[in-house]
Amino acid sequence: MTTIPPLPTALQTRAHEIGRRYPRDFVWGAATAAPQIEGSTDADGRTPSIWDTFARVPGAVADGDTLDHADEHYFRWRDDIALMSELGLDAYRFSIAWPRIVPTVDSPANRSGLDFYDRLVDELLSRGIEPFATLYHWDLPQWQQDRGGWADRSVAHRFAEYATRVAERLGDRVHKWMTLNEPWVYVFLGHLDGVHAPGIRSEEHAVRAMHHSLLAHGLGTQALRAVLPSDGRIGIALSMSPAEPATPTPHDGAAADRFDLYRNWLFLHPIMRGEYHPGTSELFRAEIPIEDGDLDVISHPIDFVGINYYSRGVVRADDSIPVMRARETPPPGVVTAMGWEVHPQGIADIIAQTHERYAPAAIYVTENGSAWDDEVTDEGAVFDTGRVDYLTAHLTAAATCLEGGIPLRGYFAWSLLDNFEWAEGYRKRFGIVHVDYPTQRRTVKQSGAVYRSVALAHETEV
Ligand code: IFM
Repeated sequence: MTTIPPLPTALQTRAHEIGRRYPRDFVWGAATAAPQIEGSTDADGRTPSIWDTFARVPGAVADGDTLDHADEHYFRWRDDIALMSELGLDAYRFSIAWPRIVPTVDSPANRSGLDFYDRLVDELLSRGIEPFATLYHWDLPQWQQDRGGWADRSVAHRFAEYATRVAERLGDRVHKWMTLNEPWVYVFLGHLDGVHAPGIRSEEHAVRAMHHSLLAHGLGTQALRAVLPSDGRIGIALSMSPAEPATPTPHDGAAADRFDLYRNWLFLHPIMRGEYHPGTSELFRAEIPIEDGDLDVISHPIDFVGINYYSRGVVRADDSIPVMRARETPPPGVVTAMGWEVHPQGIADIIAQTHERYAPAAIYVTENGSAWDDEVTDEGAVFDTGRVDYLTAHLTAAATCLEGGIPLRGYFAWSLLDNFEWAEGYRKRFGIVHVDYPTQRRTVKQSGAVYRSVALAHETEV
């Protein structure tokens, strides 16, 4: 019996029309991250990550939620992959939990941790779903935090060693790799604003964490390249948000330029060009701890850029805000449960800007999605109209990039499942599949059915 809810004809037709605007070999996927779904935080030798620690700080996470159970994916993974198959997915983007693979600073690779991902990859492949692996999605081992975390240069070398261990085990079957997920978010929300793990508020720490993340990316890329077969493809997933000034004044125009550099190009520019963006020195008072040769490592060639897009920023100048000296204004129009504006044109704009500036060989949308206050009806259905509208509008907008000849190769919906939304805990639901946390029951939402129809559009008769 299928778990996919039936769609009204008009919605199905719309989904097919959207799907047919994309080429047959376009990759349709969904994304998750280990700390947000796995649970089993002390199983098989895993040790705490900085998010396990942070979630226990009173007031750090809404409702005092922790990562302990999450979606119980660590032992429900086989059923979750069956669900991906029903959803017609070509690919699954997941992350590997560093503290499962390297539980202590000097431990050898933890075989049980690697075994989990080994089985996951084999099951995906047996269902014809391509694995896209992210090495770091914010779960820094606590043992590294105890040695200075991202602010200490040792982290970059330890990341490369971890990358080698994982690639040696999975590289024969996983061909698409991402080093880091959204370094801007964990660096600045975690080390400047203090609202994410490890909860530090220091510009100096943030600048050090930024540089060491770039170095980790470069050393990690080199480590992967040394192990992967020639068809291995390496990239990075970056959070991106096109900028617009709130008013046409020069002040707000300059604020939008700072936001644009800070949020979009701070990491990508050195990776693609081998130098920090010239505007970087105007953002920070703290010194960037660059050593000889770092920028050559950081700009080791990559094969694709992953864009995580959710919304744009409409900004005005505000000198009281550290670093950016700009503030986002309350968005006009419809906002999601996160308070983020629904702005579909932004996905096309940021893909086009990335292509124009750096022309990477391939671009993937590695995350795009929206949170809404979903409810399951008595009949067991989830009519998530807000998410359906968001999804179809963003896919319609992104399709225009293909017409412009941009090498957009795939799209990953965030997220496959409702999950642990960091400081928001389990309150905010991004899944195309609903999770009832007490029972762990999965229910495909209407958006999941729409996404399936988009993904299978070329295989469907009209
Ligand atoms: O849940 C996060 C994800 O971990 C990283 N990108 C943004 C998502 C929604 O906030």
